[in-house]
Amino acid sequence: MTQLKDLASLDSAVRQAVADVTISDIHTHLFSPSHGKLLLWGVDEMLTYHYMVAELFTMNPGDLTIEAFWKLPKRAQADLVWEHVFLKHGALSEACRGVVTTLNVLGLDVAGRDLAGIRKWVDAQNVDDYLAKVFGIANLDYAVMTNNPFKPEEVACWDKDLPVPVSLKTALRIDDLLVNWPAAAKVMRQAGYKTTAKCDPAARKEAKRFILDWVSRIEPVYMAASLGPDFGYPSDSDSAKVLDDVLIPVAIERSLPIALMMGVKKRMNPALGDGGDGVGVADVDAAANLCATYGDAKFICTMLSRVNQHELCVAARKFGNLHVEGCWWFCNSPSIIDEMTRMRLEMLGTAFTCQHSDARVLDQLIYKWAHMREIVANVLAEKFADLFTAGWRPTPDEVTRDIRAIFGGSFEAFLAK
Ligand code: HDL
Ligand code: ZN
Repeated sequence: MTQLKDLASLDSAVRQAVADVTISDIHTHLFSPSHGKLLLWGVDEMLTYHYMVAELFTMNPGDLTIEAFWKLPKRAQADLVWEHVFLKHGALSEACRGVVTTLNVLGLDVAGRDLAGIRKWVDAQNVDDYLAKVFGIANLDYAVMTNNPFKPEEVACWDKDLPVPVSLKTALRIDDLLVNWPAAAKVMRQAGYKTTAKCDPAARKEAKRFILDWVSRIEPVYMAASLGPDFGYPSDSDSAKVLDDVLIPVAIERSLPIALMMGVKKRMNPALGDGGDGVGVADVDAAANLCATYGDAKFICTMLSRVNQHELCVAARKFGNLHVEGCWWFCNSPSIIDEMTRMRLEMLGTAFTCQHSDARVLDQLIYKWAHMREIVANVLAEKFADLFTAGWRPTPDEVTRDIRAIFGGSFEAFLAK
C-alpha cells in the first residue's frame, strides 16, 4: 500500500483508525448473563457504581450516613446519587461524565434529566441482547472477566455449567491465595483439598492442585491478583512462598501469565465498601525481581499510583516477559491517561496495552471506551505527526496495525510468546 504523503491525510488516517479499531478489553468485572445477578447492568447500577458512591459522600448529602445509604434499596440509592451528585452539583468528574456519555450514546434523554423515562427503557431490555448491543457500540471482540474461585456465589455458577458467550473470556482471580492464606485455605479445604491454616509445603502442594483444577475448568487467559503497596519480592512472606511453589509453577506449566495489579490500599475507609480502597506507591522492584527470577514465566502489570508509571515503563524495557497495561482505576482520568499513554509510546513503542475498562457495569463499556478512543486519537495523531516530520512515511495499513497493537494486538502477541 502507498505511504501517506502529507500530514493532513496522516492525521485523518490515524483518527479514523482509532475510531474504527476493534478492542480487546483485557480486564473487566463483567459476568455471563447466565450468571444472573452477578452481571450488573442498567442506569441504577451505573449510578451506584462505587466511584459514584464515594463521590456522593464527598458532597454534603444532608444528614445521610453511609450506613443508612447501604440499607436502602438500589433504586433509592441511585436517586440519592442523581439528586446530590448530578442535580445539586456540577457532575464534572470522569465517572459522572461517563454516565452522561453512556445514556446519550444509547439515545436516552439525559439532557432532559428524565431518569424515570430512562429507567422505563432499561426495564424493557433483554440482558442477552443488551450485552450484544453494548459490545457492538463499544466495538469489542471480547472482554476478559474476573473469576474468583474463592467466592461461593461465583463457584455456584460454574458448578451449574452455565453457558458463557464467546465474547467473554475468563481470568482466574487469586487475591486470597496470595494475600490471605488462612481464608483461602479454608475455602480450598471445604472444596476437598488438604490445605491447613499454616501455609506449609504440603498445603502449598494442595493449593497448586486446586489452581490447576480451576485452570482446567475455566481455561483462563491469565491469573491475576491485586496487591498492596507493601508487596515485596523476594521475601519470606506466605505470598512469596505461594508465588514460588504454586503460582509460578502453574504459570510455567500452563503457559499462563500472572497479572500483578499493584498499589491498592484495601479498605482505607471500610464503610464505603469497594469505594473505600485507596492508593499507595508500589514496589516496582518486586515486579522486576519476579521477571528476573522467572525468565520463563510471563507477567502482566498495572500499577495504581501515578508515581509508579515511569519506573514501571523502564522495567518493561528490561524484561521481555513483562507486559504493561491499563490506566487503572484512579489513573482512569483523562489528564493522567494522556500523560501515561504519551510516556508509554515514547518509551515502549506499541508494546503495551493502553487500557482495560475495569467495567463493573455492562453499560460502562460504552463510555470507558468512547472516552479512551478520544484521548488516544489525540495522542497518536501527535506522535504520528512527529514521526512524519522526522521523515518517516507510514502506510494506512501500518497505522491500523499499530493502533490495534495498543488496543489488544500487543497483548495477544504477548500471550502467544
Ligand atoms: O481489583 C480490581 O480489579 C479493581 O479494579 C477493583 O475491583 C476496584 O474496585 C475497581 O473496580 N476499580 O476500577
Ligand atoms: Zn478491576
